[in-house]
Amino acid sequence: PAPQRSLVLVKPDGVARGLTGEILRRIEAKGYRLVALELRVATRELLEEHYAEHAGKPFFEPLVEFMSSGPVVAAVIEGHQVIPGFRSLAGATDPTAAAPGTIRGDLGRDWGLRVAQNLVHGSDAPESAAREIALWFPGL
Ligand code: DAT
Ligand code: MG
Repeated sequence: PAPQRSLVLVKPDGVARGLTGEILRRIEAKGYRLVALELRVATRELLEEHYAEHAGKPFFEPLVEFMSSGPVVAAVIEGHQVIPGFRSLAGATDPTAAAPGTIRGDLGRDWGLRVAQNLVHGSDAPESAAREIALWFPGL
């Protein structure tokens, strides 16, 4: 069977803090393969679609604002069980709760301000991965 694919974003905090290389290093060190990679500033429209499941929640607006505040690095990564595997590398959503050894646990900042600066996004299921990959990389 074809290996799984996941959409990963290095969020604006990660790009601004110069952590893109460290995050990609962890992904590659784990053995996942980069299939697509692009630096870009996401539009509100793309982000509202990307985070549609969270529409209406109190953190939705600040999240979209934060995610459009600067460039992100969007990637498609591939490997055996990469969807849960990358979620495990990333750690818990709230960096305060994320375990040491994870990207968010080692490097992220919690949502004390308005929204988590938790460095990365990773698809959470095969259906969302397919939807998100089509959204960010329509040609793929
Ligand atoms: P994840 O990014 O771990 O999949 P999610 O999909 O539940 O988490 O939420 C999307 C993003 O929204 C998350 O990375 C950070 C932000 N967020 C989620 N819950 C939040 C909350 N209670 N307060 C502030 N920001 C939150
Ligand atoms: Mg999510």
